[in-house]
Amino acid sequence: MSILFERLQELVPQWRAERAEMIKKHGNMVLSECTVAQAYGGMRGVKGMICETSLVEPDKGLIIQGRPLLDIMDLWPEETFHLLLTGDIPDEAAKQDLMKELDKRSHVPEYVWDVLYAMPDDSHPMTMFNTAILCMQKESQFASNYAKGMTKADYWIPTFEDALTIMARLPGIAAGVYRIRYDKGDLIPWTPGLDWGANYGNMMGFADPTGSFSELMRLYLHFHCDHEGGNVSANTCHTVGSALSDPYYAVSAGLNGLAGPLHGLANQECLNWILETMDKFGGAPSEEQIREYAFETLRSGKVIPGYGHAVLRVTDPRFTGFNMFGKKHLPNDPVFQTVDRVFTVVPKVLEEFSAERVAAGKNPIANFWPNVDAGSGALLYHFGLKEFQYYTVLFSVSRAMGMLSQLVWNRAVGTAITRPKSIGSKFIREHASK
Ligand code: HAX
Repeated sequence: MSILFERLQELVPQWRAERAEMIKKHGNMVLSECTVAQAYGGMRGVKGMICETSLVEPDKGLIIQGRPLLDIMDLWPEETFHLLLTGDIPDEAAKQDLMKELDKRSHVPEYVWDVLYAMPDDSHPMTMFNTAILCMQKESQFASNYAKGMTKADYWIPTFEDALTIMARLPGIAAGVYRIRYDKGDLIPWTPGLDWGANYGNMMGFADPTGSFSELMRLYLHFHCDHEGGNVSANTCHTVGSALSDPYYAVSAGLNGLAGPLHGLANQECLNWILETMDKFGGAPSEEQIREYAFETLRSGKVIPGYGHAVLRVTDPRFTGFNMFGKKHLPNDPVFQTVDRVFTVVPKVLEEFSAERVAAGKNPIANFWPNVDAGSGALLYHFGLKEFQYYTVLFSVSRAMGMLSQLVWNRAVGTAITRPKSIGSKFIREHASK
């Protein structure tokens, strides 16, 4: 029995008691209303679900279990996972114990490789990654225990088992996708004793003589871990999981949402946009040139990837953290310098463009500041990870930690099947006329 499992055994009864008390005492409190504009507008801002792992404050960004991200920048992903699940940063013994548990479960079954090698050569890496997760569904402990008739109180236990197995295998699968999709040669096995982030980089085949690539991998995997419950991937995973579909189904579904260009795929689009700008001006562009290209992009009806956010109204602290890493490790890299310069120019451009939109009777742009995706690609690019179609897979490996933690919590407290009420426009017309 792992230290993390024992800790969860202590916590689950507390979570259940808190939930029961909350519903008993405050069950009738109104959390939110929903306007017609919100119903048409992706339910933005409607408070209608519970997520304990993290919170995104518009003026602060990601807060993991009560801790602002930039206060815990140095956590390793294993510590992040522990924190997401329990609210505690593990001590050294618990961290080592979790690392051993991941070691034990890290073997990727052969049939996964058969499936991946059989896929078309031009498959998107996200399709390969999600297919790999889905094809392991037959191994779900949750599904097999459910079929045997386990009691509801135990649902969280095999969910946690599945979570650990999925977590342990994801770096190997993701690295395998990289090597297969980009013809990098044979697969590289997991190194026992090496941490989750460094193992991932190593299995991709990156030599790391200084240790800075491993440092970047840990930072990247830590930063992308979770972003509360309502974003497309978390919300999709939550909804699919609420039907008691097991974690393989639920995480794969969530990651299909992450593959959308307005969500996780934005990170491939971002670097693309930066490189396009450099291409157009033959090197790192000046501020004036960036301004020109930004307006050109906006006026051709496209978004500037990496800027704006559904919730945030300030610079994303994850962008700030990546920028700090860049300034420390690659200050003279022209791609990084361009990202940094774009940061000084684009918010102002978006502000001006937003005013033009408003004058033309359109919505304002709610947030002019960079999000997580604006700068991370430049760092990966510097270390030779140049296949930017692949970047969302890295994001996915990390985001799976949040999705899995949320699933464990939901199964532990017995969250109900998701079923918001939809209405047609007829309903609005009829009620408006009253
Ligand atoms: N460039 C141009 N226009 C933008 C914009 C940007 N970066 N950000 C927002 N807008 C536009 C929207 O497209 C919208 O236009 P329409 O009304 O014509 O549809 C208008 O401004 C109002 O949008 P909003 O209220 O400011 O933002 P939303 O909550 O609707 O959308 C998005 C949030 C992140 C999808 C949006 O800002 C965007 O498309 N950004 C660029 C893509 C991007 O960086 N995505 C990654 C987000 C982070 C993430 O989830 N990573 O996984």
